[in-house]
Amino acid sequence: ALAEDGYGLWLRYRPLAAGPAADLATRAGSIETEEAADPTIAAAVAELRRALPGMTGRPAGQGGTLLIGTPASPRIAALGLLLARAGDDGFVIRDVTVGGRRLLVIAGNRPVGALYGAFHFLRLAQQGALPARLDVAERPRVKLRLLNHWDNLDRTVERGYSGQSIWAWWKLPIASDPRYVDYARANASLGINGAVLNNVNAKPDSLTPDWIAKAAKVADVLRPYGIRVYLSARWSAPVELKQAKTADPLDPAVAAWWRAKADEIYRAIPDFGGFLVKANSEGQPGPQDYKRTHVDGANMLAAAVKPHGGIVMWRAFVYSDVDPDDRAKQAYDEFKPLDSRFADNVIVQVKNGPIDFQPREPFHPLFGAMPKTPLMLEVQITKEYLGFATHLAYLAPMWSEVLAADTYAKGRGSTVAKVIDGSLEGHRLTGMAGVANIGSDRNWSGSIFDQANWYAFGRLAWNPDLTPQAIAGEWARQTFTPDPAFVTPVTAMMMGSRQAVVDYMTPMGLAHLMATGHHYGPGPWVGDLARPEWNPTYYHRADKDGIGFDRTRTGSNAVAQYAAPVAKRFADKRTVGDDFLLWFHHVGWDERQPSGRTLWEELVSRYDRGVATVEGMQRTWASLAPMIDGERAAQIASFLVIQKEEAIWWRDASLAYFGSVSGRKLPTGVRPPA
Ligand code: GCW
Repeated sequence: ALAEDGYGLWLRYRPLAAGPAADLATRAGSIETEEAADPTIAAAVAELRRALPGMTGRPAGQGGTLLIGTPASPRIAALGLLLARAGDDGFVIRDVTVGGRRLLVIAGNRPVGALYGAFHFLRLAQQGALPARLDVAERPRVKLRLLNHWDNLDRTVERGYSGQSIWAWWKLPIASDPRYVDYARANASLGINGAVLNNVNAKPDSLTPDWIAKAAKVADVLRPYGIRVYLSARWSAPVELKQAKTADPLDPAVAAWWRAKADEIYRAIPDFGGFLVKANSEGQPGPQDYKRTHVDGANMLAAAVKPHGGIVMWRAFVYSDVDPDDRAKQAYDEFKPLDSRFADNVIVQVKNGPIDFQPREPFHPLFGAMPKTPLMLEVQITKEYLGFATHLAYLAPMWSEVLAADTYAKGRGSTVAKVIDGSLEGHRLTGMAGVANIGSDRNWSGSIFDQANWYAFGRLAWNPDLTPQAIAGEWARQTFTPDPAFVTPVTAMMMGSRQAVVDYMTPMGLAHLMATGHHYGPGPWVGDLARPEWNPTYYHRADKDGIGFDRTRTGSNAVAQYAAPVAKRFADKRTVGDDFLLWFHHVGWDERQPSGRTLWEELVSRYDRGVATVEGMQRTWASLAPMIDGERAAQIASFLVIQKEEAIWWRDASLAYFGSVSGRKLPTGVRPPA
């Protein structure tokens, strides 16, 4: 048998128990289609044929019939299924009876819908028993469901913790890699339909003919799986490639350069998705270098891709020495006034929170604040600030927390989910992007449990209302075993894991306390970095009296960027809630908390709780590990040892430092720092 090294992700297709295996064979023993010539239908059929014999234990071609396709197939058209329910990209899965014979049908209005239906069927089947009669209809809520690779052209990955880039640039465009197909399968199984191949900190070379050819080859491999390729564009590329004197977006020669570049890309990649741009942020060039605005820049690029149906995703993650009083305010201050001025093929990409992918941030105040502009949500799947690949932290609860957050932009119920699925303001261009955690490691993500974050991102982009709990259960059943004795405790462990990281790194609304540069490990004492807003001391503002960032009227007044009911709640220490207490308030060390403890005591107890949760995870895992293969079990156990050591490190270092500032005593039981 092959090693269980995690390569198979959630697409393992292991043998089912006898009952479900027999049922599956009876219903889907032989796969039929009338559209085998379509590459996407062919991919769906290949996936079903790859999966089913292993799961049923029966050779392909025996048992009942599964028919897959679109209304282009006469047999499917004749069934008169109500495919309106499937929309453009969705599917219907149904048991029907035709001429007295039972038939299982998977259909979409387009081939990609049928492909998603095939994967959904396999998701259901892998989890154990199928319902006696299947009648499922689904369609994605969000149009652009994209991975953002921060992959450099030298195969390093910015904030990547799972090896090199999976894009073997130097072998492209001649050699493909079977791994690209498996990447496409995994993404298609979740409905992910686009990939930005290169880092937002982009190099101009990615727009040269050589690299366009490489991207085109990747696009050819991904295309049958419904995945489009996008590129990050470096603003100054025309100048750096020595083909223009300026990158001023209002200079006609610059606009012409980008038009020609877009034409060139579309000749190589006819379904190229468009550009992602990080401009005027963290040293990246942009239109402001020429005293132009984000609108000038985005609209110029948008015009270049428009004739081809392309889009521009313009990032709102900007901070560059404009707003030193509070970095959390800058994106809103820069973008809000631009509402209504972007071209209709521009979408502004906004991180979940106003700072930067911290273990917990309040939702970004731009959500709900730019009603006339499509906004897409950017989350970080790779765990830059949550312990890289070794700490177990299931991120769906974090993302759902933001998706469910109520912006009150149009009164109660104006959730971030409704902003990004377009329903709040009637936008058709909608999206969600995740910064990928995928690399060349055998297990793709650097750890088995980080695969769950890739999985959860895709599922939430398909349907932002899915619960983290349900997603964790799906993932665990497919990745490990459908046995409830395993799934129930492992799901509970996953559900508590992100809060544990919050507790041992940045409890009660603290943020950005990590060590400089690599962002691994604690550094709350750092205060001497060149830019004020790079320093942890800038964020926690601890002094002998208290700790926390006053973002109310007496401070930076960032609360005012939220709709009135939200601002009111955040601005009041009694209503803000302890998740965001120190994000919005400077609180005295001895101020009593609802628990009856002083703030200092409360902080200590949170740090301790974080460590204790990790110890609990170790115990849970020790009891579950015998239920799965030794290889994955051992890696997970060893990573939990690392996590525990480092949770203690975070707790002790943070408390030692805050204790020295506050003059409060380290409580007994907390290990003194080495
Ligand atoms: O989180 C920060 C990272 C940078 C990253 C930047 C961004 C790609 O530390 O590495 O750069 O965000 O999102 O642009």
